[in-house]
Amino acid sequence: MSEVLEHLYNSVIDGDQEEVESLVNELINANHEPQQILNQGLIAAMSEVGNRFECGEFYVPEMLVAARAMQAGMAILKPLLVEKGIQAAGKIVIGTVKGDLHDIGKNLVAMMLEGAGFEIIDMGTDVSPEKFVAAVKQHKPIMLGMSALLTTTMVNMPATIEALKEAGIRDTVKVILGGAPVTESYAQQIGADGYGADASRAVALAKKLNSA
Ligand code: B1M
Repeated sequence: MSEVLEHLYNSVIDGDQEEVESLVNELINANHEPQQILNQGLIAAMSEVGNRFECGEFYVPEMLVAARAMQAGMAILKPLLVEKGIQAAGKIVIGTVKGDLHDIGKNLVAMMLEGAGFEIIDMGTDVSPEKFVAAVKQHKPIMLGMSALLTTTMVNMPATIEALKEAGIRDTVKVILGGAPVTESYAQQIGADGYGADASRAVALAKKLNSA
């Protein structure tokens, strides 16, 4: 790996947004392939951030600043990747369920998934089953991710799965869940395809489901 690329990798891990922007521009100007900058600089760094989070070396704030730095680099790279016709790992529609306005965890999960190479369609908060269904029809994602932080709103997860079934599109998309009150057994009980306890595990789950 070139010295500048390695510097970029470390700057993402350090969450140094300005440095990431400047290094991505430097690499582009030096004719580095956008995909190489993405894979070896941004995605590899976010994967290391996930590892550090899992072993307790990083906490949510470190993960958030790293994800923001990664997104700043992605913003510069995206037009070049599109120009070259480089495909994302797959599209994921994500949102916080109806009645629920908590979005910090969902945003972090979305950023980490983007860092893993997925294209994210972020529906925001308070997303009704009907809106999720419409988004799946429109964007044809490989996965639908739902987040809920309230015991009173998590019931909108099974409601969304039912709405997908009623619309005849449940089998077209993997459904993954997360959020503090949600558990693995709840996910199984309501017929989801998986549950991520945190952002790093959500990424591992999405990668696993995508390669299955
Ligand atoms: Co609210 N709130 N809140 N709140 N809030 C909780 C969730 C609560 C546990 C606090 C408490 O009472 N101890 C409680 C819920 C109780 C319950 O239902 N059992 C609660 C309540 C009651 C409420 C209100 C009803 C309060 C009121 O108005 N009376 C109200 C509801 C508003 C609404 O949504 N309709 C409310 C409002 C708010 C604020 C607006 C003030 C604010 C939200 C700001 C925002 O999100 N923009 C807020 C906050 C900040 C919290 C706490 C303090 C923190 C949540 C958070 O951001 N955590 C929370 C208490 C707590 O958790 N200590 C609380 C950090 C975040 C990184 O973690 O979201 O768990 P988390 O996400 C993790 C994982 O869960 C997982 O990965 C993330 C990263 O590791 N994950 C996924 C999340 N989504 C995933 C999706 C996946 C996979 C993994 O796949 C798709």
